[in-house]
Amino acid sequence: NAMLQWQRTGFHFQPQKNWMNDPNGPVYYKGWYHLFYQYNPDGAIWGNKIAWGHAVSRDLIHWRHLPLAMVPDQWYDTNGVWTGSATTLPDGRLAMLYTGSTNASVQVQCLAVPADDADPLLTNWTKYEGNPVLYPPPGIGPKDFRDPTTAWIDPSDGAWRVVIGSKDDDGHAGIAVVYRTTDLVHFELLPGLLHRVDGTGMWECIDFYPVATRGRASANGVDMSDAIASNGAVAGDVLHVMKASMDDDRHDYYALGRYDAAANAWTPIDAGRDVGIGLRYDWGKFYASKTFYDPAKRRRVLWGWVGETDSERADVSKGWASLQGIPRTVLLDTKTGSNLLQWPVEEVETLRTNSTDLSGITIDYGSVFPLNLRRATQLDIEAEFQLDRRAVMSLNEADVGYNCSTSGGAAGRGALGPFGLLVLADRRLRREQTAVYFYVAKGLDGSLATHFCQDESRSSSATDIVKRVVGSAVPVLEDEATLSLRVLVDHSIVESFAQGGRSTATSRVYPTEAIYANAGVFLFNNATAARVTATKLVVHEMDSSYNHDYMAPVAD
Ligand code: DQQ
Repeated sequence: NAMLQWQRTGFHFQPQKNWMNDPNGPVYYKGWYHLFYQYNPDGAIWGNKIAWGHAVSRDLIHWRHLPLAMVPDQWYDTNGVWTGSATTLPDGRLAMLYTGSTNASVQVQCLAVPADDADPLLTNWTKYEGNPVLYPPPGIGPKDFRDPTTAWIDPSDGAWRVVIGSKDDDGHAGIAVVYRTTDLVHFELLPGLLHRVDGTGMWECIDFYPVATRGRASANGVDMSDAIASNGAVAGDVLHVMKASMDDDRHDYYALGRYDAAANAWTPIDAGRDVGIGLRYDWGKFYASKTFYDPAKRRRVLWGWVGETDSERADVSKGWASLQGIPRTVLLDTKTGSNLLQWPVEEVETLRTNSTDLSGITIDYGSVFPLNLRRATQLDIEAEFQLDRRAVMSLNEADVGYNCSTSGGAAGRGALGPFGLLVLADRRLRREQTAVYFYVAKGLDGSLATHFCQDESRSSSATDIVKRVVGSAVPVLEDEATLSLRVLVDHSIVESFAQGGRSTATSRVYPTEAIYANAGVFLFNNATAARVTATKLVVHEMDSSYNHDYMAPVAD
């Protein structure tokens, strides 16, 4: 079916066929980036025979598919080789800790190492003969104990620490437990909990890492082991990010906090925005994410699983399901101090080909402006918007209670929004369109609140699709004169970054008319009271990253 084929992406990571979910064990080794991932070799839906797919890249963009790294072939992982993380040992060798689902569906932790450390492609993996190395401890359910983090060395005793997610039925709390180990084989549960939040349910795929708060260091990533001093104190200028994937609502939540290694405790800097009740990495479809520290470029890189929002039937008929989001660098937003900044890795920009500069267009309220582009199915769009200042000033009050997800989306008009871009819009009638936009609210005290939203509700005329309006408020500082958007469009995915990456939204979309040459981009301004100027608008066509130089057959 040609239309289903059209949905495959040009520069997002996806296997050649079948089901994929969580990114696993991302790591940089001997000049190669490695991505492992949850993969079902038997079909396009999740199943109980999940294996580890594997691909390698020089630049995080062009990938070469390798044979499966691990398959469920032992009693302790026969129901699935589940999610895990890579740890780089002090001598440069690698170890993988992952969750096995046993023949009795108990969740245990297992160790695997490269069969040949000298092979930069890490093609073959050896499971430790003494597996499993860790069983669920007393008080933790046999099916609530999974997804070990990357281990780090605590210099106070030179031993490793690993975090594992779970839940406590008392209070329906998500919890993070920490183990100490000297050899990744024998594990000792540390007393207490690293963290716990009532009401949030099972925490999957915990991630735990430092971000620098000040100075030049804050432009780089921080390796976990470098953030703790030998006396066990956490180095001064860092905060620690704790992220958990909430099995209850299938979103990735994070919070910024302070880690007290000696006390085995992490505390959020803002209790009102604790893990699971505050910030999300992404307001759209994005789950089970994981970061790694990239020593080659001294950055922390985030991978996230972007599933399908069409029906299982459609996935079966197209023969594949899921993408990985474009890898994102993660930094603390030192201007606000209260959120992360996520940004597509710079290597994405090497795919930019034809660039069209349309900066300076002003659109009146209630109008739509078509962009004259040759092709609009694979794009990288950079935009900055400015609302007519006098119109904003002359308003008393507007839309104080605005909320993206309960609003009327891109069609719901207010005084100062919505305005932004329509992508994957059919050129003639705009029956299909995905809207990426801002909506500004104004309080009686003159304060402005900016919302960043993505409206999927008209993204496809197909009916077997979950379509929502997603988004959140995004911080805009007094000295920031424009509202910025970066939008990656790639056939069936729209991945958007607002205000330098303070907020992000990823949508899967399945246009039926806005495809091939009929796909277009429009500027729109549905505000009723203010003109908007796109002070910057540059649209780059994107090459496909999957080309013959890089493709090798999948052996599965
Ligand atoms: N996916 C894995 C689990 C993890 C879940 C199984 C998150 O290890 O908790 O495929 O999507």
